[in-house]
This record gives sequence, C-alpha cells and structure tokens, in this order.
Amino acid sequence: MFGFGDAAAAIHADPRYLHVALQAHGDAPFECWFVAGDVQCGRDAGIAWSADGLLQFGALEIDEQGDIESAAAAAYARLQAWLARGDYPHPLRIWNYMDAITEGEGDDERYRRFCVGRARGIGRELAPGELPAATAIGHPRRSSRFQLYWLAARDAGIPLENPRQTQAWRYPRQYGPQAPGFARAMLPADAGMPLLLSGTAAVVGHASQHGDSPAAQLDETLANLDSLVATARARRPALATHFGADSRLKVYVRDAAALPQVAALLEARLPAAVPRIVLHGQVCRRELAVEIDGTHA
Ligand code: 3EB
Repeated sequence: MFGFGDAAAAIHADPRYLHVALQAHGDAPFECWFVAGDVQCGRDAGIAWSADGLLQFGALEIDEQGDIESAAAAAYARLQAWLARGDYPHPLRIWNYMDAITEGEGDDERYRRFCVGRARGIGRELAPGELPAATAIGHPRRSSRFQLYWLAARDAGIPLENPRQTQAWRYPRQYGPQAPGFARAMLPADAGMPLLLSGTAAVVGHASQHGDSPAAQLDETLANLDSLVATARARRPALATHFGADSRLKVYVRDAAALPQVAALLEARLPAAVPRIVLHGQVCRRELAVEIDGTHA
C-alpha cells in the first residue's frame, strides 16, 4: 500500500506500507495492490518486502547527500544483489523518486547523473528483453531521500515498446552520456495481472513535444498511452481498448500552478470511472510538464 503526500506520512511501520513524499492534488486515495493468496512480509538488508510466492514488492531508501549518481549506483547494486539471491529474480516495474531531478546543467543534470549511476549499479548492459517498466520523478521539495521501489516476479514478463517512441535505451547522446534503461510497459506472465505502464510523457520519437502547452502535452501523452495499450492488446486481446474502471493512473505535474488545469483536462479526456491520483512531481526533462504511469486491465 502506498500513501502520497504529508497526510499519509509514516502512518505505520508495516513493511507493506510505503510513504511517497509527493503531494497530491485533491483526493489522495491509497494505492493498494492485492493478491488472492497469503502475503508474507519483512525487512532484510534495509529492504522492506512483501511477497505471495509469485510476486514480491521491495523498497529501499538512501540518503543521497547531494550525490545522486553514487546514491543510484549504490541502490541499484543492492537491488541487483537482492534480486539475484531471492526467489523473484525478474523486476517487472521499478519506481525512482529523487530530489530536484532536472537541477544542474548539461551532463551534470541530476537525471543524467542518475542514469549513469543506475547503469553502474546494475553493472552490465541489460538485454532489451530484460528491461523493466519504470518511472523516474523528482520531488519538488528537498528531502535528500532517494527512494527506489519495485515489483519483481518469479516469472519473467514481456517488456513492450511503443511504436510512437524511440526505445529509451536508444536515445541519442544529446540526452546524456547514459541512455536510460527501461521498457515502455511490461506485460506480466500471469494473464490475470494488469499491463504495467511506464512513466509516459509527450515524447515522440526521442523529442519532447509542445513545450509551450501542458494541454497539448497531455493529449500527446494520452496518444502515446493509446498506442502502448494497442501494442499490448496485439499480445493480450483481453485488455480493454481504452482506460476504464479497471485502469489505475498516476499523473505527475511539474508546476503546482498547472495542477488544477491538468486535473480539469483529465476530467474532460477520461471517463469519470478511471481512478487516478494527480501528484505534484517533476518530470525528468525540464520542458515536460506532465507524465502518466499506471496499470491497465
Ligand atoms: C521519457 O519518455 C520520460 O529513466 O526510468 C520515463 C520513465 C522517463 C522512466 C527512467 C524516464 C524513466 O523518456 C522519462
């Protein structure tokens, strides 16, 4: 269970609960992931975990002390070691939350340093078929917390790419010295699980679109998500064609001033039945105003 914003801080110390410091706009329901069977949980090696025999959530947090590259390298080295020695070796979905993601110039920008540290911590190049779905978002308020959490599985899933977007691992040099290693979505092996959507923004090919307009960026993002869902449906036709009551969306908005506008646009663009949480969080390129991740069934 995930709780967002100040109101959800430190509600309890159960390892199945994680507080994410991003502030919610409007209602901030808890994000709850359910399985049919019994769930074990605990804390080992600084990792809070919960598992049911097929799936395992894990979370760790590092005080980054101003060096996001080293923090990412250390966190991902711990994650790799954890996955390698446990019963859930396949990361399906990874979330990264860090301070001030677009602070710093050129290749010193914190997101770019994060990508370098992540790759160093993993320690080898992942094949496209091993890439997890992912999100990387900045805290508008400084906390010094680098928070990494993941959903891993006993069985590998199928990573998916989006025909409208360059594979992130093939982004050209202009976006930094280390291309980000993530897939656009993950189709879990278990057909009873939803499609896991990576953080998706108004990136077409590799270029950010509509830098002047959060509204146009939101529409481009939704077009990217439509294309991703269509790609997934080619493999799993039982998935709904459009977002509905069985989807779950998290919407990250860079500027606090744009939160009401984006929330209103979402009401116009999405059926009321689509559960969503709108958060004040920074997307990893300055010109990107909005990003959406979530699940879809
Ligand atoms: C993009 O399309 C937006 O570095 O793990 C989205 C999801 C983004 C995951 C990551 C970055 C990451 O490039 C940014």
